[in-house]
Amino acid sequence: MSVNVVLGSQWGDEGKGKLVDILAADIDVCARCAGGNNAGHTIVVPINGVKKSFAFHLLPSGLVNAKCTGLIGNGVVVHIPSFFAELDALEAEGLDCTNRLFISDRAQLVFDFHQIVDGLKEVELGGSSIGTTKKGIGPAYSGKASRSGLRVHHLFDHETFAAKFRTVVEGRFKRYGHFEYDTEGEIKRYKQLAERLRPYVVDSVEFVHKAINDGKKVLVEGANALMLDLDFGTYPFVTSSSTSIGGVCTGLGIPPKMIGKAIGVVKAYTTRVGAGPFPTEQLNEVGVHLQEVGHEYGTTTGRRRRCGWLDLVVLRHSQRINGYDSYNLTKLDVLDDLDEIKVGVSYYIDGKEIVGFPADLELVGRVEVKYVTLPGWKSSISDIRVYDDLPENCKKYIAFIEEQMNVPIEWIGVGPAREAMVKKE
Ligand code: 2SA
Ligand code: GDP
Ligand code: MG
Repeated sequence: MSVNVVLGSQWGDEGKGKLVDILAADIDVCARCAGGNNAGHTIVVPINGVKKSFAFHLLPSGLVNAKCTGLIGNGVVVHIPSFFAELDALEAEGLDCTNRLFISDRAQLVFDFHQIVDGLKEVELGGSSIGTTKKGIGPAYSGKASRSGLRVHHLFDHETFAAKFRTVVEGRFKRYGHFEYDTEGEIKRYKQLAERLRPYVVDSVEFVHKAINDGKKVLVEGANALMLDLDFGTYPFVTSSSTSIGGVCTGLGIPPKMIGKAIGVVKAYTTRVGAGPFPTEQLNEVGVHLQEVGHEYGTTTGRRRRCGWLDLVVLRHSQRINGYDSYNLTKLDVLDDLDEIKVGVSYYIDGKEIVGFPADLELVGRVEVKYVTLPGWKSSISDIRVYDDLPENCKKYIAFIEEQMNVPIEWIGVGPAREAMVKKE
């Protein structure tokens, strides 16, 4: 029995949620292993014949499928009021999640003070700010690493929780000055939230291993993406978790040998939201075209996403670390109207080709990208459902990526809706 994984291969928003929703039709458990409600996974599905759009942040996107159970693993950081807000919104849409949503007792808690501190830290950084989602993700993970974080299980010993909470808030006041925060009010609020949360809390290590041993199909939904990974991304312009395949093991407590297939989600071009280097970014009409046709706005913050050509140096870096078995190439329809399409294939510094994706952002800022130009197909592929029906130049674009990466493209996204996917046999 093995666990399959869907991971973002670029800077996020590749369309992971849509693939997870499709795969969820045939899985029992959909698990999140990293990140928090900074993530934004949009899925567009027909409910009673009407197209509905759901934006998932903290809850696993598989939940739209009524037979799928959602698990929030120990590696996730959880803002409990947001957990309930998302759950209530889902249930208001008629998706009953009773007895099919669980959260790890080891998951770290995100509090409102983490979110305040996230904002204060960004202000402090001024011109070098990261462009975070201000959901408190960095401060919560730094609390975890410095061993002062509070976890879900702490909520159930109220006196200990209250004492630890006061100490942690005092620490933040010392560091950031006395910002407006109702510490005692929060402690009371969490006493009530704990009671509401109780039925959802499990030992997720036992839960996931039991599911695997019982022959259940488990799918892990990656959040964010490889280039936002704390170790392998464009540090410090990254998120604060392990968004790579390693985070699947540490964020759920499963050994690497239990991981089956890893599917990398690759947008047919590149986007990034927030600050940081982006070698194939197009600050011109191409970037504007991709942004507008692709509706590239943050699912969580509504921010405009920066856009550029597909970057195979990024993809090779991502491939080395995550070892994807196949790809889901998404948003290929966004390229429909372009006369020609460029793909970044290598980086040069001072006339010399460089190997790998540089760790040093000063070097990343100096790379010259070498592009290969491919012809566009100049027709709409949105209604195509069979690979052979795709235009020749579109198939050439797909074949070029497969050849360069030596990885099969298994799924091709041709529109936002669940049915707008071509399965390449
Ligand atoms: P944070 O909030 O500490 O994780 O921010 C650190 C960096 O990570 C980036 N980041 C993201 N990048 C793409 N998509 C994300 N989710 C939302 C979406 C983003 C949104 O699905 O659209 O709505 O703006 C996401 N979350 C974090 C972030 O931009 C920083 O560069
Ligand atoms: P995620 O964070 O990787 O799950 O991606 P997001 O949901 O944040 O962003 C992807 C956006 O593209 C969403 O609005 C999706 O509905 C949309 N999308 C996904 N796949 C496709 C596709 O193949 N074509 C088009 N046009 N849109 C897509
Ligand atoms: Mg997203």
